[in-house]
Amino acid sequence: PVTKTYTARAAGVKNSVGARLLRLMDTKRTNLSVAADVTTAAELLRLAAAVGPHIAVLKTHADTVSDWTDDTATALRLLADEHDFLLFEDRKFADIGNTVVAQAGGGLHKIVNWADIINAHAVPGPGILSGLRVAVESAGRSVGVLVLAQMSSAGNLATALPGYTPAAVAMAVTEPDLVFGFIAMEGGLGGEACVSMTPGVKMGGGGDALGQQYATPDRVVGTAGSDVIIVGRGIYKADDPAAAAKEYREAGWAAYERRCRGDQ
Ligand code: UP6
Repeated sequence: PVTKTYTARAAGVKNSVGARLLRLMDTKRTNLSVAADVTTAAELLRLAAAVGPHIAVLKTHADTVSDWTDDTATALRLLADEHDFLLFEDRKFADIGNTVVAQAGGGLHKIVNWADIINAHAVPGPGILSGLRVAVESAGRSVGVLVLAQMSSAGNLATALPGYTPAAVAMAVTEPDLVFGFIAMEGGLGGEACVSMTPGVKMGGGGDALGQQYATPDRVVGTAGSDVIIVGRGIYKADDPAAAAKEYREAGWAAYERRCRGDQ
């Protein structure tokens, strides 16, 4: 795996959000992203405030929040600025360029007006990145894109089809000022200037009844060399989400420090 520190890699990252994320992780000493998969705005804001001190990124599914309004986005932004974490709206865009312009910029959620990070499937081809670029530029904010190069779910085609991941990586690295990395199960994809963020993380591993497959923080950051662990149910379903976030943060960070020492 990559043994350079996040900060040492940041200088080579052209997208400003990607560079900021790498530096923020070393400064705050956390490579944890919480998947805040709760279903009301009040729960979302309560969770964000509780885990805020421990995370680098809060990952949202705005379209699963039953009472989302512009005020929800404003309140999330305030918490992100207060606790110094980034907002990642995990909308997984997967359509033609013209459609994603409207999905990312408009609708109920106006994602590029508040999210720092958004993501896209590679299936539609490079037009999806051109569309997201249009949406980001018209919002006039810094936003970074992650391409889904792999998934955590059993039988997913990104993992099953041998050419899929390399093709997704090749598409992503042609637009380094927009795309700074991947949703992936491993690190190193696209080289040191790319960030890998990995979902499907839970202490003890295992899975769920609907195809999710879990790996431990140690395995994800250490063995597989990914950069950011994304943890949902392992944290928000815990009796004390703040305490659980602290535990995952410490496990993810210890694995990163061992990796930097070449100790894997
Ligand atoms: N997610 C995955 N696997 C992927 C991509 N995204 O699980 O390949 C997202 C899910 C969820 C989170 O949409 O928000 O990561 C995982 O949540 P969990 O820890 O509760 O399983």
